[in-house]
Amino acid sequence: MPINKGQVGHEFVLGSKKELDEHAALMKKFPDMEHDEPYMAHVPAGKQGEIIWTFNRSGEFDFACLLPGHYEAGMVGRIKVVSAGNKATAGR
Ligand SMILES: [Cu+2]
Repeated sequence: MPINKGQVGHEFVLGSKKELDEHAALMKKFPDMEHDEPYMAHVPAGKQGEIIWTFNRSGEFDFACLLPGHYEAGMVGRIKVVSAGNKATAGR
């Protein structure tokens, strides 16, 4: 569950590196674009968000904050999904 302890809003978007790159480029062109999809959460400062996502295969998956400037500043991370025992870990 993403918790935003900072002073500005962030978003949590799950996707492949390619999708995240494309979406980040789009958001640079249209900074006011708004969307709400099951694979993303918009988290205002001081709030927390929630995503319920079932991974149907193991592997490494990327997530990022795609707000203009944030992605470029390195707000990315990777989720490693392991099939045995339903263990999932998130890290940078
Ligand atoms: Cu951000």
